Amino acid sequence: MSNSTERKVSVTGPTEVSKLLLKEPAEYAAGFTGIKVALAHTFKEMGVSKSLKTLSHMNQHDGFDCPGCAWPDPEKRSKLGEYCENGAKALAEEATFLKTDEDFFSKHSVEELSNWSDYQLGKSGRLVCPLVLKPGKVHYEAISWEDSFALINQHLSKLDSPEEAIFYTSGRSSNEAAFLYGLFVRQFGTNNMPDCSNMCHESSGVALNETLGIGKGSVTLDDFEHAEVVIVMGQNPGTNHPRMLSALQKCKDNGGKIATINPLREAGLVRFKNPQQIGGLIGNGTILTDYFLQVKINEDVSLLKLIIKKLIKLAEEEPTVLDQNFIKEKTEGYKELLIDLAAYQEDTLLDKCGVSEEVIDELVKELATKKRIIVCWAMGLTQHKNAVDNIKEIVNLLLLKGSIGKKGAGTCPVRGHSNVQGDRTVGIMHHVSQPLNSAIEKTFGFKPPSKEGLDTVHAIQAMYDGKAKIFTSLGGNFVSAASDTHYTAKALQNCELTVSISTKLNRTHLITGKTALILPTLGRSEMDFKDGKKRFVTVENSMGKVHRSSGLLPPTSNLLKSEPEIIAQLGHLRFGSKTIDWQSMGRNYDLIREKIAEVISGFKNYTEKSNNNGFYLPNNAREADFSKLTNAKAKFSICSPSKLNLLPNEFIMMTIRSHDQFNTTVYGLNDRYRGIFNERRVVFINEIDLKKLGYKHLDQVNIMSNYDNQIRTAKNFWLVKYDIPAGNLASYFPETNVLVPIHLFAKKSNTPISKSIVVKLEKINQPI
Ligand SMILES: Nc1nc2c(c(=O)[nH]1)N[C@H]1C(S)=C(S)[C@@H](COP(=O)(O)OP(=O)(O)OC[C@H]3O[C@@H](n4cnc5c(=O)[nH]c(N)nc54)[C@H](O)[C@@H]3O)O[C@H]1N2
Ligand SMILES: Nc1nc2c(c(=O)[nH]1)N[C@H]1C(S)=C(S)[C@@H](COP(=O)(O)OP(=O)(O)OC[C@H]3O[C@@H](n4cnc5c(=O)[nH]c(N)nc54)[C@H](O)[C@@H]3O)O[C@H]1N2
Ligand code: SF4
Ligand SMILES: [Mo]
Repeated sequence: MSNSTERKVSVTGPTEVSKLLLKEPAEYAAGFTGIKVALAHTFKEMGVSKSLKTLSHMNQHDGFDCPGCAWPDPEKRSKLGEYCENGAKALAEEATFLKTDEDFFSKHSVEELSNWSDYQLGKSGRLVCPLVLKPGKVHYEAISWEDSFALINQHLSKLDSPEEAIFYTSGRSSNEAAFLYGLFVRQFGTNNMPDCSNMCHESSGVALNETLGIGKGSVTLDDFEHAEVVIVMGQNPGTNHPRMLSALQKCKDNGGKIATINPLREAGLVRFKNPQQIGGLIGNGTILTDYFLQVKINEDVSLLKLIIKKLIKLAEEEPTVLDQNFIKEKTEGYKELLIDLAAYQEDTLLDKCGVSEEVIDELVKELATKKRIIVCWAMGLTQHKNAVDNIKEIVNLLLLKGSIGKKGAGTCPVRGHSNVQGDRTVGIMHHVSQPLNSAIEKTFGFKPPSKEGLDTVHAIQAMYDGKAKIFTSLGGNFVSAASDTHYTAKALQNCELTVSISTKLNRTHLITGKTALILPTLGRSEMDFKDGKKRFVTVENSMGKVHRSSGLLPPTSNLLKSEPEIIAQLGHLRFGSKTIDWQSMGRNYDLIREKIAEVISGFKNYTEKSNNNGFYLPNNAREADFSKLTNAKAKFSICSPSKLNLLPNEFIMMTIRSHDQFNTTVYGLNDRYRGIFNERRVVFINEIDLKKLGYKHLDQVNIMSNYDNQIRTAKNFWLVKYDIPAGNLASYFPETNVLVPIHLFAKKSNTPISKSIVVKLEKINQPI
């Protein structure tokens, strides 16, 4: 048995439930309450003056990029503030006064800390010094940077092959850090670079690459003002991309319509009170959703097929319903699409998707006469077995309408982490890109590995099977974010060394390999000084615009290093600075940007352009240029609806975010918009299902999944009667990740099926 498994750590933290307080779900998003809550969070964590000063720099041209989501900022910034409630919470979490220092770790063992909730762990404060957890020990101890790097280097040298190391990235790293990390990993000799995209928008990347020749969305923020219809599918922007509501409001102000496709009536999409407008605060706000299609979980393909069939039928009478020219000139596969659609009966599709035909017909009528359509989506579409097909069916609809590559129209996969898109652009990926490899070879003079690396689920399996022995993460909280929590924990515990470059303590620091290192780093809001000069980094937003970010707060501790510097110093120690000048790049980020510009297209005059408010990267779909694709045509696709066969009393459950969390970081215990207060262990259920089961609102249950005869259980949840389709349930992640089997993921993208877990409920007879 390894030393680490002898540590008696709790993989999930406490599972008891507390008292649950309920209110009616909210009718609108933002407004005064949003401002009040935002300031309450920052004032509590950072104090009043530091809060106000820092918030006024967030998302400003000369300030720092919000550490929250990837939604873009408008070209013209408001002096009243360019942030939302959840951006303020993300800042408060990062810029807190609290610190987890050496004393903290000598007082609290990893065994004890693992029994703290994620909320308590997050509230313990910023990491301030490098820490090591030695084999057999249960307390982290301070270690110097020099010894930390030497320890990593020693472990890397002991491996039989570079394939035995895994290098994970979360989406908060800058372009500069991500580029250096990718370079280090390739020079080390592997493509084992799983990243949070694998659990997030990988399905979008795969679908969009195959159909449109670019794995990113095609719209810019400006397009929302010109769109006639925006369809928001599988996304909860009121919580996860709050400033997207302003873009939707602009669309409405210009006469556009919004359709929402979601199993839940999310408050943010119902009505919006814009906190950046006086009228938004005192009036009733803007009603955003014109057409609400309450689809059953994972039935989006059925619904889209039905919409498309109805449009095609209308086009038989009135050909302008579809863009016949665009179809002919720019696409291929139209005939096959028609044949495929003919095989589906409208009644069956209607029944499967569960949406009222009246609303579908209203939307079809709207779409029939419109030419500028945007479809936005997020995790509600990407985390299913047939996720890639969900997105390809969206592309089918847009291609039929010619709604790609023109103003006010296109694809909008709304990205999660603030720089997840940039990390990918600059080379974080397990796939092999031949052009990238050749460019790296030309610029740096070494041959990057040509064998495909491991993505998230396969990296976990490799560690579980003892085939990978070192796990390094640039940000993130792997054990809680990944599927099959207990399996993933075992995988990490099998490692000889686990290393986390982090800002804050999280569960992955507690569920470790035999030896573990925590390397503390600067956050976005902090100043990055070197040689008397202030440095800046760059990020790419969800719409492909690259811009600078530079913090203003003094670093939490003078022992913190920036991410690029950490990677560069490790690179220098391991490889020396002859082939790649690690040392200089770690000091001067302009040099990193010069190299990015040499290796990746679209970054010419990088530093200069990022200083001038940023620049858009090339995007062929935006130009309706499909020359990269075979026959230079965009592709229609044949997509499969879900095939989930349920046994009696089984449900399909989606795992979603509350309003008070950022992924595995729990800001608070409330989900205000859904009326949930003081507890996260809840399952939303339809009234009909409650009756069918003979259970009551506020009963307590365990949730169980049964895949391949292995029962996985998430204990102790409050049942909450909610407006959700019958047969569907919803609960929060990461608590329910224990239910997702490691081997169940989307076809082609390998994204865990966190939005369609088949589960049963079991009533707890003696509530605790
Ligand atoms: N405040 C905050 N902001 C965040 C994050 C956060 O945790 N907190 N996370 C960031 C990250 S990394 C990401 S990826 C994004 C996530 O942003 P979202 O994708 O909005 O996040 P989820 O909570 O997973 O919400 C999924 C939505 O899809 C719906 N849904 C679920 N299943 C289906 C389905 O089968 N069909 C349809 N049509 N809808 C479905 C759910 O009801 C829910 O409204 O947000 C980013 N921004
Ligand atoms: N069941 C279920 N599982 C899911 C999802 C779901 O919807 N349902 N969503 C998936 C999605 S979309 C995603 S993106 C993943 C998220 O997976 P991750 O990206 O791995 O997780 P996060 O919770 O975002 O990571 C938070 C940690 O990042 C560190 N951190 C924060 N800021 C910085 C920084 O500036 N630099 C560095 N180095 N570290 C920093 C902090 O230590 C913090 O604890 O989870 C996935 N897991
Ligand atoms: S919308 Fe996203 S990026 Fe913008 S302020 Fe809010 S959390 Fe930050
Ligand atoms: Mo994400």
